[in-house]
Amino acid sequence: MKTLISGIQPTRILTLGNYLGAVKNFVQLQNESTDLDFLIFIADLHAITIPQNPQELKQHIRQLGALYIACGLDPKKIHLFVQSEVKEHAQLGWILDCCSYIGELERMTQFKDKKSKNETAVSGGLLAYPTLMAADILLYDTDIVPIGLDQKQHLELTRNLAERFNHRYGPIFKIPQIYIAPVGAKIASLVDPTKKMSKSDPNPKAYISLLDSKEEIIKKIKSAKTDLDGIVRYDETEKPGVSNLMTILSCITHQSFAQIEQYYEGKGYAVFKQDVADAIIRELQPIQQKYYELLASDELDRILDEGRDYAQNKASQKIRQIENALGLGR
Ligand code: ATP
Ligand code: LTN
Repeated sequence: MKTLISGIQPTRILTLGNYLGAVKNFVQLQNESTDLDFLIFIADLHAITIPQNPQELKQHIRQLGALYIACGLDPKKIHLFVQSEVKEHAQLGWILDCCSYIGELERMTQFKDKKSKNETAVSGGLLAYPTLMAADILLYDTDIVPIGLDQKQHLELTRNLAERFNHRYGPIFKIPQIYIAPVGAKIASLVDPTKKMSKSDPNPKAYISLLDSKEEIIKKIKSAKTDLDGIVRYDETEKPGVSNLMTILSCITHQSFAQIEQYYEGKGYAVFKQDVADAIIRELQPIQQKYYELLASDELDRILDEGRDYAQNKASQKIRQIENALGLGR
């Protein structure tokens, strides 16, 4: 049996980028194999690396839980839990902090990006973010971590930390493999297609939220930045905006880029954009319906309680092994 783990931060509602790059792949993996121990969590400890409004954070945690399930994650096949409810994540995070070097943490692209946006208030947590992520993974003897391309560097650091720890204290950690889906790993911003679509983008036109209305989706796709030649052709460098919309369409409808190019030959961007918007609406409608049902029921809490207990049991066994290896406690 293979163990898989992945998490998403509860900072606002998921975007189409999170869905196509992460959650849709989790669902596919869950459905492809019966022999998986699949843990999915809500990374609330990661979210507080940037100050959050406490009431909103609590709401976002529940909303993310409901969205995961509405997107097709099946609580009979996966274990869903809230990161901060399993205290061992923070404990192992500290231990791995002590195993990491400031230089390697400062080299992380995500840290450099967030630091450049937030020059005056960069928390120590933002620097230590990848060691907490490594803890999330190493705590469960994980085999495979499905993530978007932007997280690859953090996974490489996780592997290095595990190897360093094992070298110092003995073979405690399994070295995890990274899984990046072939398409959809990088959905770009609708306003600036050279940047990734991000749920914390201050401009809501840059992303499609999974809860956007039909009208909002049409409006955002129609105003998505493209170019002037009117030709639907995949070319990431010359035509990043059109290529991004083609990626979105391809992820949803499973058409190849060649099929999309052929179909829209001579049709122009208006027809193409309308079809992209329609495909997104068709994909999101059932998700939105399920989401609102779940949020109003107590099923969500039962699922999160079960997930917490399951994760807690595994994590407490592992942390004892780690403490012993380090010589902590009496
Ligand atoms: P934030 O803006 O709050 O930093 P985010 O939208 O970048 O968040 P994360 O919570 O960091 O999202 O990521 C959750 C998952 O979604 C990760 O596996 C990440 O790789 C994936 N992901 C995020 N943005 C995209 C994107 N634009 N395209 C594809 N996958 C993405
Ligand atoms: N850093 C990830 C979220 C995350 C994660 C993890 C993903 C936190 N811990 C462990 C996979 C495994 C992000 O997507 N921003």
